[in-house]
Amino acid sequence: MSERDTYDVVIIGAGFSGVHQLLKIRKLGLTAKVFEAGEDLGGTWLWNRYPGARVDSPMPLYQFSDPEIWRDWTFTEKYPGGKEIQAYFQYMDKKFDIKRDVSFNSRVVSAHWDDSLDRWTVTVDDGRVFQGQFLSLCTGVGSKYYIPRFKGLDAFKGEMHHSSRWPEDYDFKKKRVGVIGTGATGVQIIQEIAPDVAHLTVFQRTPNLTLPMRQRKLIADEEEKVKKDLYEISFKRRHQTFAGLDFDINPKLMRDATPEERALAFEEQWEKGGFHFWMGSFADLFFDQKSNDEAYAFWRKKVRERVPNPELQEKLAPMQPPHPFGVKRPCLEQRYYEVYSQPNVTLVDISKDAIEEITPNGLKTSDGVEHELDVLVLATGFDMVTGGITSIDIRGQDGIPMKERWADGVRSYLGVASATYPNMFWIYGPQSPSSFTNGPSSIELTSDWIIDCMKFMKENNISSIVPTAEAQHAYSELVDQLGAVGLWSRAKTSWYMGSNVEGKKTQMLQFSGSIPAYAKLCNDSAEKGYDGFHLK
Ligand code: N01
Repeated sequence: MSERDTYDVVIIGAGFSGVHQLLKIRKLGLTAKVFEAGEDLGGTWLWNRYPGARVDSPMPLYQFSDPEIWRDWTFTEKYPGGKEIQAYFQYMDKKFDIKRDVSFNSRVVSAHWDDSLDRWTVTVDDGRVFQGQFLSLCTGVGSKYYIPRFKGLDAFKGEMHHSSRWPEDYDFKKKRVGVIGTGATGVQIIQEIAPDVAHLTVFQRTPNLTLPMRQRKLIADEEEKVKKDLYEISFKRRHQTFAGLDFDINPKLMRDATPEERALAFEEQWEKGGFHFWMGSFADLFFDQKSNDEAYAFWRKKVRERVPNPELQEKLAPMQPPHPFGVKRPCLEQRYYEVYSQPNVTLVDISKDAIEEITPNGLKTSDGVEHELDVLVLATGFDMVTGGITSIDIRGQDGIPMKERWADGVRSYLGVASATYPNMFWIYGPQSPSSFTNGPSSIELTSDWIIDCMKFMKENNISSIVPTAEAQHAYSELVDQLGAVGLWSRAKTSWYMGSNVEGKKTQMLQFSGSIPAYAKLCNDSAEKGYDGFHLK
């Protein structure tokens, strides 16, 4: 039987967003096909198989809220590892036969809109062509990896891998490993492999202002009780808080608190672990430099207590903050600082002794030292938030590719659609709350909104929907204004602002006004018959 080539919805990506879209579209009675570049389900969790990959939102929040799914699945850790998330996707596949609607190893290279047919034509890298009334971009925030243009990169004779293309179950033992990058990925890899490798050399440009994870095992019996009593409440709560977690930003300002109140609040939030210290301490940490400095001083003291060597203290938790606390995404660590006291670990501060070149045998820094390596890990990040979309040749009504359209900055309406690109939506992408929030919270919110919109269109015989230029302009201005309120732009390099990638426009890439505020904007538009969109 030949493959069907026309669907109501073409979905790109089979991670959390793509799977949610597919399951909901099936329920709506529409046809859908998912195209996934990887060989299996999982999205970011399929690609990021580096040692130590782990979720940084606590359970039960980092999963789908559908009781049909959580009833029969229990995670074993508060912050599960990547392998357990992969198993979760396999469990969902067993339950819903997801894979029957997914074409794996299929990278979509182009999607072109035909205004006369109200259809997208989608081409896959093997030459197959499909059509869909709707295009659903579920490409995630980190699907396009970024490797800076280091001199001599091709000269290296050892093994070299970007963190998101790591060979599965690779044996690091007895190897001399170098890691460039100390973002969330670098931190997870470093703390995981340090005990096992012959030597680990970490090349750090900016210290990561990490937070303690406070991991714990989940006991199955206890979890069953939590499921009965709390799961539904927790999932509802996700839509009421700034970040889609089960606690909110403390609205209290640090400047209004007594020194004792501050000290107690900091200690209390620090002990809770996770993102509590970041979001639960005081709201003005995000916009008042003086308050932020105080939070940094607390953080620095906590880290230095774990690092006996004064030189290392200054590299990992310098007296002078490298940037305001929390304006780059903090990551959750487990034993990160203890690693640096191991005799087999060297920390090289490349903000002082810059990487000069990659050599056949390792990496040379500007002080003339050649660090000899068998393996080089590039934990150098991603063309975050926009890269997954701009790497596809997407053309709308005027034939202009998305990449060109956004070269001077992202513009969207409601962080879900773009003027001149009809019937195209994205989830967890530019100008949505995305990475300011717990992934599944944002994903379900946006995905459900899109499903409701498709339903509305079907019921009202509407064949296309596209944002108006005016609505897009007003919404994008709002995103910029909200972004300007915080201290976000004060980090030299930050993927929140696009400044981590050479040549990329610097702008706040996400909606920083909270999940409830974002949901209200989306729902208000829908309630007014999709105000801000042109319907045909
Ligand atoms: O990437 P990053 P990531 N020379 O961009 C360094 C999510 N995530 O993959 O800080 C030298 O944060 C760069 O240095 P600097 C999470 O949202 C989640 O780590 O720019 N160094 C930095 O240290 C996270 O925030 C989990 O000075 C260079 C590093 O490379 C996001 O993904 C786990 C350089 C890049 O850090 C991205 O994290 C992992 C250069 N030219 C990731 N260029 C979870 O826990 C870059 N660097 C769910």
